[in-house]
Amino acid sequence: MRFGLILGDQLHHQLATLKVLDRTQDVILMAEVVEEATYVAHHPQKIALIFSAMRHFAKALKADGWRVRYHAFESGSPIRSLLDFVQSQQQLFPVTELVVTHCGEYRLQQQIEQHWSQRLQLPVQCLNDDRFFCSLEQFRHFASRYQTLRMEYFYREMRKQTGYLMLGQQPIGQQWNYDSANRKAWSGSPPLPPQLNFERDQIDVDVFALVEREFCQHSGSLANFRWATTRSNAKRVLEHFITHSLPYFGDYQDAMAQGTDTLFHSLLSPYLNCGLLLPKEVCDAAEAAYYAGHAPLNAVEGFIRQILGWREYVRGIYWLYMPEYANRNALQHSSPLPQFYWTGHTQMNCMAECFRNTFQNAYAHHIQRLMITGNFALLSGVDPQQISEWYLAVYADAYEWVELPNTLGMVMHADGGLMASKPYAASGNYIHKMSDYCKHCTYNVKTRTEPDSCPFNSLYWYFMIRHEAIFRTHPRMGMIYRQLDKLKDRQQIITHAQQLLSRIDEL
Ligand code: FAD
Ligand code: DLZ
Ligand code: SF4
Repeated sequence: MRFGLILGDQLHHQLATLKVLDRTQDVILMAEVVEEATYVAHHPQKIALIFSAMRHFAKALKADGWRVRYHAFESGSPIRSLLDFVQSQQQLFPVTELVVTHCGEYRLQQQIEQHWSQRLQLPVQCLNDDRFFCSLEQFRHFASRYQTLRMEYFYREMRKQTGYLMLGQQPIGQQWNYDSANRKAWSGSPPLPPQLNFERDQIDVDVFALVEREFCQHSGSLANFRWATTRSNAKRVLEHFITHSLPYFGDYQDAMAQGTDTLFHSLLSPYLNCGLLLPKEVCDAAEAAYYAGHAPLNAVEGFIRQILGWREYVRGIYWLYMPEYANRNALQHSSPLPQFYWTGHTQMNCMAECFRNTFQNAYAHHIQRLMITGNFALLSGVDPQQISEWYLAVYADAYEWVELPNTLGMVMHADGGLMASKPYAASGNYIHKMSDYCKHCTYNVKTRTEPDSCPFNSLYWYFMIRHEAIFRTHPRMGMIYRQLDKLKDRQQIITHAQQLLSRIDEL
């Protein structure tokens, strides 16, 4: 008989492991363990979501006739890692092989590949994770054919491969990408989608109590937990999104607004990442909404691009370049992460709003992550590894394979432009244009070097000055440097920015 170990981010009935095992003979292992729950200080909602989804999934497997051995979290337990659990079960069953599906994270995959077989004295079979559209081997092949690994080239190939929004070999609408149509600010209309709430069962209640007890020292609150913890409820989130938000997803994809936490975003990433939903069913549902005339092309193309394009692309980049990718720091930034990233206390209203969303909901939408908290970390020269650890901890959807390329590549330009040809650096002006945050802020977004000037402004120009040697000759940044050359207050900007950086925790 064989063991099949199913991880907390592999909770789907069509998982490769379940396809090769035999429910009449083999045994499924699942474990809540301290090593996985504490390798970063995960938001309590992330732990609660994963533990509850794992318990519900184990119950569903048992109902389907599988034998499941499940280890529920216990603080004093000698079982501290997944390996400990497999070893403990080996004493109970005449096992001849361990089957796992390829892990999401390099850390665990390495442990399994390099040590487990020897430690367990057992063959370990590792299967491809076929929940993704693009296998790791296919991505390697894609990478070998291009000099620059831009998402757009990859995305077009994936559109052709899957046929999403295609007429033969051509994109519907004659355009591959409608990003330029997707930049409206939102000022109260159309109305926001209604909120979807779920009834909680005993599994949820038990897990909430456990997480309150064991992980209360982690930043973030459990009080506002609204995530689905079963596949059937995750499917309801998908339907709710398609009905209420998808039609507006494109127009307001980059918008931000005071007090509104999700706008027309889908909130589907935690389910896609832990396995409750498959990327294919999500893209199929969005495409069907387009063909039914329910949502416009710019919305559906924009949404499918995030999943078929960005999500698959960052996974490919991660596995292509790990482990050295994690240490990249092309701009040689080394400042510590400001304390307010963990406390949420800052007078910069845009940052405070993103932290509020983050700690209350274990969520922030893409533009909040990229252009507010990420942009600030970039402009203030934070050590990429410190900000990366933060992103990995605070969101319900955070797993290193998707978090790391977004942080190091998109936000911090730490990979030297492998993913993003130029840094996503922006001054307060961009935030003012895309949101109403500045109206509610004590800082003045219109000035650069006054005592109450928006910190993003001087930090933006100081970033450009500090990295002039790298970016002045960049073909897409010439205009920025022409503007910089015209500024009369260059020296005051430098002095002001340096002062801000010297008392960054007070901003
Ligand atoms: P929507 O806006 O509704 O998008 C739909 C789906 O597209 C998402 O559910 C997600 O699966 C996918 N998607 C969108 N953008 C990206 C992207 N850039 N990379 C990969 N997939 C994408 N996403 C994660 O899933 N986990 C992370 O740990 C994570 N860390 C991030 C860190 C930083 C610094 C940044 C800038 C982005 C990060 N993202 C991460 C990507 C993105 O911000 C989230 O996927 C998105 O905000 C999730 O909310 P949503 O489901 O409402 O997304
Ligand atoms: C994120 C997470 C957490 C918090 N806890 C567990 C756990 O107790 N048991 C488990 O199997 N998985 C957990 N996970 C998800 C894993 O960290 C994830 O499977 C690995 O990082 C590989 O992607
Ligand atoms: Fe953010 Fe500056 Fe606007 Fe304040 S003024 S909300 S700090 S961009």
